[in-house]
Amino acid sequence: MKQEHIGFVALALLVVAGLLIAKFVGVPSAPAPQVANGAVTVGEIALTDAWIAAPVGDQPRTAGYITIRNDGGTDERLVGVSTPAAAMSHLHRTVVEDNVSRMESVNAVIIPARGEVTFAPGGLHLMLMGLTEPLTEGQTVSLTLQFLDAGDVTVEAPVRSREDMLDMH
Ligand SMILES: [Cu+2]
Repeated sequence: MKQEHIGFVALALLVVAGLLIAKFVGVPSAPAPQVANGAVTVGEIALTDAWIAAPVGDQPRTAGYITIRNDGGTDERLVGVSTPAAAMSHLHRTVVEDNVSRMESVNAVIIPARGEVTFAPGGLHLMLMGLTEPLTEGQTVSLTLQFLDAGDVTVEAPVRSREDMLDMH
């Protein structure tokens, strides 16, 4: 009777050990990027606080904003942006000269090694032109940022009202 009991315990331990080994050895799952609303991390590039300003009235263009962090040891270059929500998307910068605000195209934005760059109203922004649909608050838009070394990184950006930023003008 006692030997049977020991045998049972040994068997149970073997089963538990087997399950643990299966759990830790198991089939390695592909390194899926962590996707959240307005944020994504792929390799050394972390995108956060992505959002699209709801277009004013029926204007066919609007702007997107984002923070890009480079956790790598070498500078990265953002060279483009695209989205199915717009026919054309460009990297833009708002500059003020003689109290006149205007926008200019930017070919590339350097994201310094272990540094970050913020695209925000009044400065760098993602210009979306030829909107393919009316964007309304609460919608989500896929933004694909094109990096020279890291390649394409896509983030889901919520559409937000511009009302929050009216006082910034
Ligand atoms: Cu612009």
